[in-house]
Amino acid sequence: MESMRETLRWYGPGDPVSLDNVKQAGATEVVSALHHVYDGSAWSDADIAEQKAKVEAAGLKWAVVESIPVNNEIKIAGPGRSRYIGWYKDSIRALGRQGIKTLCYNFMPVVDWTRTDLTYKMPSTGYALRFDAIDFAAYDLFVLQRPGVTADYTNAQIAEAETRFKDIPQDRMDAIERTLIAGLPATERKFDRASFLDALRDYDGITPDDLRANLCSFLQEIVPVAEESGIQLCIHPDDPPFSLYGLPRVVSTASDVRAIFAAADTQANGLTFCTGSFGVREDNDLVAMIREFGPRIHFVHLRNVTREPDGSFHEADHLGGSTNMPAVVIALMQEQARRKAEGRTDWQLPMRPDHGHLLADDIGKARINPGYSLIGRLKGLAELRGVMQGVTEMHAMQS
Ligand code: DNO
Repeated sequence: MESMRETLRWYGPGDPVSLDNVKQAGATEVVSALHHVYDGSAWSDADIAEQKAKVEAAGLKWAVVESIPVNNEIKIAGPGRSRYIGWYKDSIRALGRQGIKTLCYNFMPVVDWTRTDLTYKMPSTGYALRFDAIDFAAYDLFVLQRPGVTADYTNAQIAEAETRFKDIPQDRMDAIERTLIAGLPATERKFDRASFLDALRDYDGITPDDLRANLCSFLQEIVPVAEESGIQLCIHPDDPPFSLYGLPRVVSTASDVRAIFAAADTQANGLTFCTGSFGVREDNDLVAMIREFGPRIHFVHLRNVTREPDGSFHEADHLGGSTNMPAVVIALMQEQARRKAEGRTDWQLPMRPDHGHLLADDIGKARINPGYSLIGRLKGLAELRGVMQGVTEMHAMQS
């Protein structure tokens, strides 16, 4: 049983974490994107080649693209749909020509990943990212006040959010709003309150089934292009894996993944297995999902969350939290062994330690991408590497 391929996310030339830092963490490959092209226009061969050359000059490989943003017109099947799908296909073809074979993307309406607190103090004195369900409801109900908001909460939740709202200082609520709508790293759209309400209105009348249908027809268009280009697509689950702001979300559970796989039943239509996203729901059995979806998992995000009783969660140590991480890692390594025995050339999975705590000398730095400071991810990767090597050794001893 062999280790997975160790990667780290790199936000391109503007990332305060350098490619040398990536190597110091022990990763051999990076996950990256052209972060300056987020408006749905096509990625050019020249831009991809330029970024790839930078990665290779540092002695690393660009293993996975995360992400090419899917334009909102595609999600709502708006008038611009076919133009944006055309550009998406052009980008896929360009990646194929440049030899980057794995493409992670998501299909979350309006907001990408969402937290309410970027500096939640842990007992270790480091800081974690947290989603506080009550703070979120307080913002949604009493600050944003979007139309129809009360229908999405129980009376008990509304009462609790109201109490919270009365107690919360204004500057804290302002910070929550910025965190929620002004965008986390790799989020392509940033809003103020008015433009955010406008963006939500795009989804009036769009049910989860409608959104799923829009995703499936997008897949029916792009999967054949991915196949021709030798690209493996891998959709990233919703983070968190439930509805926010009354918006539909369709990549949260095992049955969601089944529907996506069925829409184009082929290897190129795959999954990014993100333990941090799926792991927020207790009804997602991660090991069972790896067994079921394993052959079409093309990319792995390893991150742990501690689920809290009221629906809140925070990001735990990679080996702490509510998910049994060693069990997940073993299941993934078993899947690799299964593929290898089958003769698959793509048997070895690229994994990255997803997010990390803000620790040590990273605390107080002026430029930090929340979740993507170096030291916390370096620690996560080191711990996960230890698990993988221990499993390899144990397996060798037993056989
Ligand atoms: C958060 C990330 C997400 C992810 C995109 C994939 O850290 O996991 O931003 O990259 O949703 O499209």
